[in-house]
Amino acid sequence: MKLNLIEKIVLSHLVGKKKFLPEPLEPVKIKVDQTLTQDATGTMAYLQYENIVEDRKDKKVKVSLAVSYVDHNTLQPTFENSDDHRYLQTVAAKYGIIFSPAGNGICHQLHLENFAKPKQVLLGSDSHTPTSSSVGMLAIGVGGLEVACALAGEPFTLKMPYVVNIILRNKLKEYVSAKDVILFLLKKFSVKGGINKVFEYTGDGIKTLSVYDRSTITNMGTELGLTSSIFPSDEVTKKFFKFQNRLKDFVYFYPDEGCKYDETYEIDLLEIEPLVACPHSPDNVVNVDEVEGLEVNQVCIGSCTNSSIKDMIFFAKMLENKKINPNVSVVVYPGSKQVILLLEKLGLLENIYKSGARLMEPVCGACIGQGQAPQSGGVSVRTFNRNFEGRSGTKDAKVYLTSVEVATACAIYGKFVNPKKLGKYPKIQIPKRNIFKPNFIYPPKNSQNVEVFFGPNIKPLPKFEPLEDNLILYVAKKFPDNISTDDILPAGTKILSLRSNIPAISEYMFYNKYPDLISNIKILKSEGKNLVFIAGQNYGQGSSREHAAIVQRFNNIRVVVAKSFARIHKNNLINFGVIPLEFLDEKDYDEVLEGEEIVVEKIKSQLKSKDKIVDLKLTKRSKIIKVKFSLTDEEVEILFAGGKLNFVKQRYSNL
Ligand code: MIC
Ligand code: SF4
Repeated sequence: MKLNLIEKIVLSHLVGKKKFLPEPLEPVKIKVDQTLTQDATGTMAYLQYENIVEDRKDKKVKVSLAVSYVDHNTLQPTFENSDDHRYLQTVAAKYGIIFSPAGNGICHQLHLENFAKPKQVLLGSDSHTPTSSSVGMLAIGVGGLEVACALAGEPFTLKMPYVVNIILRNKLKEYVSAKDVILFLLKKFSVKGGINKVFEYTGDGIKTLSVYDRSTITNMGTELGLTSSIFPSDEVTKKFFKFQNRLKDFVYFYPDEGCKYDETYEIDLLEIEPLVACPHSPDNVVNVDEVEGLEVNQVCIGSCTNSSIKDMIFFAKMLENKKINPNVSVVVYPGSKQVILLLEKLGLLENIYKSGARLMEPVCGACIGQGQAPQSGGVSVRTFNRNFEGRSGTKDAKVYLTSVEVATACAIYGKFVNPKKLGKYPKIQIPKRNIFKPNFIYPPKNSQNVEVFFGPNIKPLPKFEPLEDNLILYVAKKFPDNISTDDILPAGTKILSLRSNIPAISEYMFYNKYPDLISNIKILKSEGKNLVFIAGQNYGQGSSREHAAIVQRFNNIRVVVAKSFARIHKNNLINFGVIPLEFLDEKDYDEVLEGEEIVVEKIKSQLKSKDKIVDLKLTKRSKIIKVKFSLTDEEVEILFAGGKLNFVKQRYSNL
């Protein structure tokens, strides 16, 4: 049988005796080799892990490699983040997890540099986990509870994705980069074009893309809604592992010649131009010439998408003997300490400092609203991956996503210009070997003696009841298409520090987008009412933060009826007992009114029905709307149990 990369990895990781090639959308259980968490999702993931293993004798994690990174909440304006970091460090020591303290770098950059391995499966509680798939692994972003379960030894349920072959031909022109490739794909397929799919890249063009370029592409596959993206592990990959002094982790990994794909697209790299994603969506893409001349107030370079040594060398070289435009505030976040030290070794740090740009710590920083909120109504050009409204911290700011090349041109000229104007393209020579070892903290030998630290902001997990059979629901709100998890539960300094305190963070549901909503919902909740949200397409796109689902359940949202859901958020809703239903006829979206009552009778038997249809009774108008659900038998059981934590614990207690 001739297999593509995804089929090979899935087949080699299938749990159970029967080895078979699953059909697209078929749920399969696969073994997880590695996990990663970051601090903003990690606290919840490890609180859940501790809850799952509380009755076990052997509480050590059951995957071959688990890493806990701190990179998101790195400002400590008050005690909460420091408490979370200490909790994460002590939990890691106790259960056998490698800990990466704040300042080492951004989780995805660090994981790629130090741990990613071809042919393996990585599960990460961050949506950009597929960054590591650039070296031929299957890396998937999930909610924290999925990571907790994997750490406890549970296999991961993968809905077998459609495998789409993206054949890259030729070579990019100067000043056109990997970021433009992914922006090109976003323009072509949109933010929901990749749901239930994996993009597998092949073709002679991939040889011209370094692992850094490839990781920019796999990183931002997340914005397409993809389950993951993957490149083969080839000579280019080998060079990267050699550079990282990790040749022992390298193996070649190619798809079989003549293997099948569900869809195939051929892209000529030569035809791609420098592109820009305009406010407020990563797929709102235009050619840079279309925004030429637009004044720019801020430039931010970095994030897990564009903070590699290659990106940084380009930026620093272009600044040689140059100053940034005095009207632009320029900040740069290298991806890791390794990147900073290499820049220093190459004598390039000086260029950055002298230019007037600000060199920041290697963290997520501005990308997650930890500082650098743009000026009111300002234009901010960022090499990041998301530009949802308000994510920058300034509601009326206009955020444009670009390559480092375009962002550098903006920093120098103070307005959008085609980066070709920068003149001769610099020679980017990456040193042969990296000499730096990051400051990872490995668990001690007698880790059972470690005492886990709980600060006062770390609150116990909320308990959710099993599903009742008849639901009387009130329509609390109707939302448009593409509601992101940043809309549902914003990030930023104030709210992020409450990630281990569900009662407190629940007050911020839809805080930026619909500031009055929470007070209405609290009144309905105090009256003991159950609620339903109505949504358009792609509900919950964006981040993996399961908190966006937990706060809905905590605020009595029991059902969400949408035209469609984003993959990770749908899974998170199920994991916390919120039922995701989809309109059978999308026109019914217009039919349902805010504030009206919907009754769902005998929901349990309806969720077991073969036709996968549920009747929603609009009681005041004696009307029935039919909605569908796409849930596995196990997901239905999870919903019955009131969430995955209850489900898993019930199962263990029955063993
Ligand atoms: C993001 O980029 O939105 C985040 C912050 O990295 C999230 C995770 C989180 O909300 O903690 C993600 O992408 O999953
Ligand atoms: Fe961090 Fe931004 Fe990457 Fe999320 S997208 S992991 S906030 S750098």
